Amino acid sequence: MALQAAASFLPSTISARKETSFLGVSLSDHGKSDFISSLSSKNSCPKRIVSVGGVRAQTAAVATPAVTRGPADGKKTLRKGNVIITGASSGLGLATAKVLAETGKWHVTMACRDFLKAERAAKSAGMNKDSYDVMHLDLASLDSVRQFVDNFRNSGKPLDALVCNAAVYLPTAKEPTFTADGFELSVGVNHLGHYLLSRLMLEDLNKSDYPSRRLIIVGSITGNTNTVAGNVPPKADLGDLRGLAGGLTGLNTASMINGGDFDGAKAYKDSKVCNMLSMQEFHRRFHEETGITFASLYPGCIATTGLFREHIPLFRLLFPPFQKYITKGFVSEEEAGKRLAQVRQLPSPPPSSLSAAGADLYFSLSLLQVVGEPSLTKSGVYWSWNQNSASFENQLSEEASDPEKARRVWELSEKLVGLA
Ligand code: NDP
Ligand code: PMR
Repeated sequence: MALQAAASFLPSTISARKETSFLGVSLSDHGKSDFISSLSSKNSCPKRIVSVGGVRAQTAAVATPAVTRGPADGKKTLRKGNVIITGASSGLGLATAKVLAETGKWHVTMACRDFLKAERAAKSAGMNKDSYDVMHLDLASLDSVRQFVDNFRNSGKPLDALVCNAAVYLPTAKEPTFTADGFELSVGVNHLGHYLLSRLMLEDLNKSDYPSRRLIIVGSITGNTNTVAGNVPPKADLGDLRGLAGGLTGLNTASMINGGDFDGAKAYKDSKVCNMLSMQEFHRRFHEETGITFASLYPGCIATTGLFREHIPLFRLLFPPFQKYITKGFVSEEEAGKRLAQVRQLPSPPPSSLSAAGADLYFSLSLLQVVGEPSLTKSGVYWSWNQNSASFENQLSEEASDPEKARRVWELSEKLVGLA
């Protein structure tokens, strides 16, 4: 009975259809970090030593336990989860922030470069002011990323989920523009800024005692050359990474990862390949040791967002109907927000009607999901949705699932952001 009750609250709308074996995501020992996990014999409180960004930090589980037993009835309750969403001032990020905030189970930190725009966006989306805060983050500056991490830590909130969503797309730019640290802007913001943020905040995710901790990096179909969309020129191609090795400065070295001439549309697609490769490398290096779920996704073609603001007016006019009626890949911002929130949201707190035993079972089943059967809690996965909005584990292109490339992108990126 309790099992039925518990199982009925597990996700039923999510189908995890594995199309092929998931290339490039092995659970082998390759690239293991020196992460050590041990249990304190005194209080069974997980203590972890994690080496992130060259700094060894010893952490104990946070003081406020994620799951507490109520005094009167002994029922278990889960505290509100804390999620950071980058680029939550518009489009997918804002829609996801709204969906998660409205569940009442999440406090959302909107990590945005334009504080006032984010505040206004949250207000006009009708988000309750207790359900979110806005913190400044400019991914085009590594100093800003580090400052953001300090500020978040000073807020005293544990971190249970990090969603790397922000992006720029500069398809009409004739010349490259650069971040404060001199990297070509698209790869600098979309990949390198997020890479530093994720590496630093891994330590915070690792401290959290929340039942399911996640690092989600938004990918895209257009970076995957095993799709029609990914074959629209210019195609993503990281080549031998010579431009990345040179720092993408456009001075003595190229501004493009493969060392070629600048092309804004390609730079965006390359950055998405880096996002998807990073997620898999995080999974290989840290999932087994930390239990953190690392995932990426293609939310669908949200043809109406600000991402296309730099495109020519004719494109902005024709792109939504083209996606709606011809490719049928169109999704609304609201629907895309729900999809991203799905990857993040589970497990939910047990319903208050459950007995203590039912709640125990609920948590056991939820935790099982994290390590067990395919579902949105699985790590190392690139999620997509079909036209009926059913999720499935999608297959990445050969390049976007190449473990050797993932390792090299990781190592070059850590040098560029000052972690090695
Ligand atoms: P939007 O342009 O609406 O949102 C992008 C967000 O990123 C904005 O909030 C923007 O801030 C923020 N941002 C840009 N530069 C920086 C920076 N330097 N520092 C911090 N934040 C920054 O686009 P979408 O919602 O469409 O894109 C969200 C994600 O979805 C991206 O990762 C994109 O690659 C991905 N995606 C989108 C698809 C689509 O069809 N739209 C399809 C597949 C993937 P500001 O508001 O200040 O400009
Ligand atoms: Mg695409 C067949 C399906 C399909 C899908 C799902 C997309 C998604 N696109 C598809 C097909 C095509 N596109 C075809 C056949 C063409 C040639 C007419 C085409 C063109 C096109 C352009 C010019 N598409 C684009 C652009 C862009 O500038 C967008 C882009 O690449 O942004 C990086 C784009 C996109 N198409 C998509 C999606 C999801 C995008 C943009 C969003 C992204 O990847 O972040």
